[in-house]
Amino acid sequence: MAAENYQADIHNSDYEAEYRAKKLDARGSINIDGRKLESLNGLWNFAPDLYDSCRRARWWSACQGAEKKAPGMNKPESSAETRMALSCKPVLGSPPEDWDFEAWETMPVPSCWNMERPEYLYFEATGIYTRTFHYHSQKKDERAFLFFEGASYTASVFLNGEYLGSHWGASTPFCVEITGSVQEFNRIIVTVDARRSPVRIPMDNTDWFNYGGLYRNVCLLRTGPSFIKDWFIRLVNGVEIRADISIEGDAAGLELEIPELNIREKLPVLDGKASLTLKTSPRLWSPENPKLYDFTLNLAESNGEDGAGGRIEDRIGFREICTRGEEIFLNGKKIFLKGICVHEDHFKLGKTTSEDIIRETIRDLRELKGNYLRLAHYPHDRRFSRIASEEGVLLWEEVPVYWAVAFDNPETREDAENQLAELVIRDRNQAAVIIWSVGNENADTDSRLTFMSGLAEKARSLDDSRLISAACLINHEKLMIQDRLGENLDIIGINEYYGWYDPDFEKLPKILNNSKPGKPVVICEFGAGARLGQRGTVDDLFTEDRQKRIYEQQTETFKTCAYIAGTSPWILYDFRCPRRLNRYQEGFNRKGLIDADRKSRKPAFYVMREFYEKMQEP
Ligand code: GCB
Repeated sequence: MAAENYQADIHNSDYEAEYRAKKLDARGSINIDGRKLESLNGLWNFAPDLYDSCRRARWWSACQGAEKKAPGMNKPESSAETRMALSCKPVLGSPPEDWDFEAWETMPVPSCWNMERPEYLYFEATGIYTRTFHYHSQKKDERAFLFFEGASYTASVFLNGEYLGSHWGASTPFCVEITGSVQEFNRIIVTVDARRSPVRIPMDNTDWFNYGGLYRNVCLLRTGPSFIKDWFIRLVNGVEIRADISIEGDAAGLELEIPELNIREKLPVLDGKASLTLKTSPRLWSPENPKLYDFTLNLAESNGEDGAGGRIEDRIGFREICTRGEEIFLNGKKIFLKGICVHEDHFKLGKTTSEDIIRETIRDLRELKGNYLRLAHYPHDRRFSRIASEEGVLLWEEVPVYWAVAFDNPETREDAENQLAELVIRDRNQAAVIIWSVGNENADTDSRLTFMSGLAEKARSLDDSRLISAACLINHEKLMIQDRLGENLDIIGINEYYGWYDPDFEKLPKILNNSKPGKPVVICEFGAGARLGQRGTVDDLFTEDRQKRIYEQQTETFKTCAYIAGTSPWILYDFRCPRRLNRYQEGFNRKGLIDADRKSRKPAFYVMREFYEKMQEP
């Protein structure tokens, strides 16, 4: 094998074609909420693979599971034997191999490799992850899937010497069926390529740190031969609940139960789909009363015992969000979005997060007297929207169509559409999410307009119960909000940094006066950099004093503009960013109202709090 590889791989310039041909994408999405999952987190063996040798030289193909590797040895007696069978150790008489999985260092999954060793801080290439696991089927005709909640950026998955597929996109989940490949003793290999590229989403130049690795949960999901793949349950027309459920495999019927609403309905399944529209009047979900209802979905022929795809148990909130004129309404009541932006960036963990960190972020938002978060600039951890639904926090969620994306490239467009679909499918049952954003500050070209209006359409086709937005453009010569994309959106998002990037603050009131957007405008960014504790005058850059002054000017101006329906300043916490290299920044974007330590508040925090406090509903 190695000799063959030796000859083959060094002359193979397009070894990637094989991997590109098998994509793991939104078409294979399974909704994992409300099911029993088995974690594959833990310490995996890991090696940095700068030349992509695992894929180029097909190292993975030599690593078959125990039964294939050692015919006749169906069940290794001891764990040492199991390890031998899975370790692909060179055998006497065969050529040398360049890998040695068992001897490699270990890497926690989930984690960003950049945060695990100082020498990996700026590592942006491929990392090979591998581990073994046992699998015993629990039922006849069981099916099994591997589920990855996030791998940054391209992941290729291999099981027992077989290539299963690759996924593009750093922040959305993907899964792959392993029913035909899984054995009792298994070796899984995942290569994760974190290289930046101008044709990816996001592209190679961003204003945040490019963390790499298997940085979110990995798990195993078992189902029966047919199973509930996905569901979308929401309130429509204010008085009806609509449920659309998709089923994989054969199933005659399905039951939906929402006990508190006395709903117990049998739904026929036709071509893998079941739907229901029911008049009912649930108590509505809102930030003040984040009411969630328990519901279950049962496949008719399953015995409903173990939740393995035959039965789903979850919670759902019902609410209605819409716009009229230049205003936003939640459950028929006008609402002002009192928010702030947040990156998925932790000074110790990078993009890896936890329930505690998410809850802490929400506590900080509450201290700011806010009701809304913009999760910038890519899909955050799946738990965020679930916790926000439970806590009553409104969310803007976004795909990383950021700055100068390759709008002319069909593959880039496919990637963006897929990431959008994966996000929407993942989170469209979450009452907290009210806005899908299709991009941020992209230059006004025809190809951008086609690309992004296509994304807006796609979001609407997947979800008829939310608003679509994007961070749009200002015409800086005419001093007015002007963006052709606006026509395709429900809310016009505006990022403006008057007082900071443009020191002439007086332009902002002029812009707001000159514009007639005809739709609600959310100021989805404004702000100023300040290093914690840096003092000076209001004219000194990077001081807390200047940041505070700009927040005072901004908030005073917003009060005078009727069509501003919400604000989310940039940003709650300082975050790591390689573009920010002056003496105050030192590798961090310092526009946070709270330092990267997530504790120390800067004075502008309290300016924003006062603004939101005064806007509390009577
Ligand atoms: C922006 C971007 C955001 C940046 C911010 C800044 O307009 O949307 O990603 O980090 O400005 O700090 O310049």
